[in-house]
Amino acid sequence: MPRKTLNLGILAHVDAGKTTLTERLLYAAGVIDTVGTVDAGTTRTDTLALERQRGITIKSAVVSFEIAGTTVNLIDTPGHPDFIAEVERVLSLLDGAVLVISAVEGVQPQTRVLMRALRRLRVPTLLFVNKIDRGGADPGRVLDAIRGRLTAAIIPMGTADEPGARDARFRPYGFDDPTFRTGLTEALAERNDSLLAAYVENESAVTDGRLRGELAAQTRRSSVHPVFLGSAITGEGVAALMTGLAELLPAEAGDPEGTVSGRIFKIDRGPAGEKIAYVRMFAGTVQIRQRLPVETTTGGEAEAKATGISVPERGGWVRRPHLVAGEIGRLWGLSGVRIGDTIGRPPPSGGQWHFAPPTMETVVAPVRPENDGALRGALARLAEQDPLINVRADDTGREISVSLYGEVQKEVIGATLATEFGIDVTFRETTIICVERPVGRGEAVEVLNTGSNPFRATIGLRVEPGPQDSGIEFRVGVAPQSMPMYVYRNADTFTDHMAQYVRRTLCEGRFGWQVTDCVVTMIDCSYSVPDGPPSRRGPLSTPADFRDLTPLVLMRAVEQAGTVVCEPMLRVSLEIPVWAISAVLTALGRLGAAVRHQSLRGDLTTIEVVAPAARVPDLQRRLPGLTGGEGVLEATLDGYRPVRGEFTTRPRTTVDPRNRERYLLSLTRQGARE
Ligand SMILES: Nc1nc2c(ncn2[C@@H]2O[C@H](COP(=O)(O)OP(=O)(O)OP(=O)(O)O)[C@@H](O)[C@H]2O)c(=O)[nH]1
Ligand SMILES: [Mg+2]
Repeated sequence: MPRKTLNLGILAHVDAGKTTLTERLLYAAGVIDTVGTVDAGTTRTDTLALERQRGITIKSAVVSFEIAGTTVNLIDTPGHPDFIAEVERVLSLLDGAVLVISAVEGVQPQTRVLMRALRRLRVPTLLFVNKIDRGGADPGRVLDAIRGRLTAAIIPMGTADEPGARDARFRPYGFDDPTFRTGLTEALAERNDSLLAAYVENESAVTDGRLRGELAAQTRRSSVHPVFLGSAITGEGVAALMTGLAELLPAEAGDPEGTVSGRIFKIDRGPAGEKIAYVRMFAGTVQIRQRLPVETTTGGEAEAKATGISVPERGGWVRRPHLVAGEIGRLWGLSGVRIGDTIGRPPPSGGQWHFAPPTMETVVAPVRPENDGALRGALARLAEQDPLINVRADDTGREISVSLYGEVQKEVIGATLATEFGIDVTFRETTIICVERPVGRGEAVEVLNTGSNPFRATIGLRVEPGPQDSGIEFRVGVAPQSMPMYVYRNADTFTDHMAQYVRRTLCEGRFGWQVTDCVVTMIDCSYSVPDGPPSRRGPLSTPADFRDLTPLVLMRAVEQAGTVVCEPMLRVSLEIPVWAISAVLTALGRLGAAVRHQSLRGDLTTIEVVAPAARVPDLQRRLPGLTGGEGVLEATLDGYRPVRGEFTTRPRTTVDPRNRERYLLSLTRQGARE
């Protein structure tokens, strides 16, 4: 009988206490017999030197423990918004989550970003209101803020006695507490008609068992979110949370006999530089040295063989000859794999983005020019672990830039290059990453066997604006008979490949920025065959014909549609002393920031504004001066808005297909190299 597994994410705004809580859970489960602390740099999950120095989590880490016959693989994630990519990569593999909220700071910007993603994905989530022992803890206010700003679908599971004092206690509500019982029954009955009917008919006939079962069922459907309170430092409330994990979150034994299906979510390097791929198995069993079909994020297929397997066990990792459905494991020997690749059949969820992409970039250069080659190698290694840094060289090949979420990430990249690779680097000032949106409709066609078309394919594409934040949607508006099925197996594979060619082309629009929020429709398609009618006669078309023709056609359509360059806008939350309001509002006005929300708590004011991302660093620099060092600023992406005034054109990394001659020449060169 396979064991049950619960892959559990611990998520929160920075500093809410995730790593400390992880340590406490390991202790409560008997995995460790001393509790490490973040401040002393002794926790089990913050193991990187940089994490210990800075006291923040930078990378997600997996540790495991057992409760009630279930293996819990706990993933401690970073809360700093600069490292959101680490959360992104684990989100689609979670069976459940604990969202930690500080009882002092309450609901913070990142708390909302995370909760929104968890709810969208319907990840069963418990809330843990932490730090009830700290001065200023106010659980009542935090519960109100959760209802008002996160979700009203919460079930407080208890209350805090003497919040704000070192010996603050969590007092769980009992099912015999009439207020709790009525509140719980009503909340659950709202979402279950048969419970509602039973409740209306005879309240006392609804048993404890039924209520417990229904609470677990609705939590597992992500319809309600039980809230626990406590302190990760003192350990208060942790036992109750632990029981909640076992009773309320889904733990299942997957199907070890099914078709193999897993996803790579993290890449690491071992002590000898060997590649280690972290995989979450959704179905089937992977055996050591068994041939595994791997499908890459770019649509390629390959076979790989795991030469070693290990699984998390009691705070460490142990070697094993196999990995089964539901489990997380480390695989050695898959040298070609990348984050996001799938093993076997693609898992039901994943692939799509949950959070906003990086909005900043910077040019990085070695201090000593002779390190240029080594720097490129080192950045390739970093990109293997974090593809979102999107290392790019401009089309002259001289300048290398990386995408960033913020300045802390920039410092961490600099420090990692120095300590792990021995390369000192300088960064140019961080600039923003814009996007391009089409403003109208554009169409272009290249017809097979006509003079100007150098490829054995007909492709017609239409580009039109799509809804905001919809990304790129690709549709096929042609009949299956016109698709080259003999090379692409079936219509779906052809569509997937075409969508990839389209996405790759749209990485660089008319002004060098990513084209987004558009719908691209294939309006014409044909291929050549040796025994076809004269208009289609010729050597069989190959995938390369479709791949290389797409950019030529698509960029013409984009040119015709026209695009507008849009800049990232941040939703900035400022917490400032009341006396500084007028100076801060004046400064905000000068930055072109629009005030969305303002509230007062004691002698602190919270102001929420939306401002161009390019101007926010300036505000950040000025804030200490304006607020006597007491102001706090936090920012999350709000969206993109057309740049008012001048915009910059980004240097391309590939040859512009609008320059037909150069584009065709570059393909010939590439062909010669291959
Ligand atoms: N008083 C008190 N302090 C706490 C509690 N939990 C954590 N802390 C402190 O809060 C700080 C941040 O704790 P961490 O556990 O690193 O928080 P985190 O959420 O893992 O932070 P990141 O991973 O960097 O986002 C540390 O100084 C902890 O000692 C708590 O329950 N009570
Ligand atoms: Mg942490």
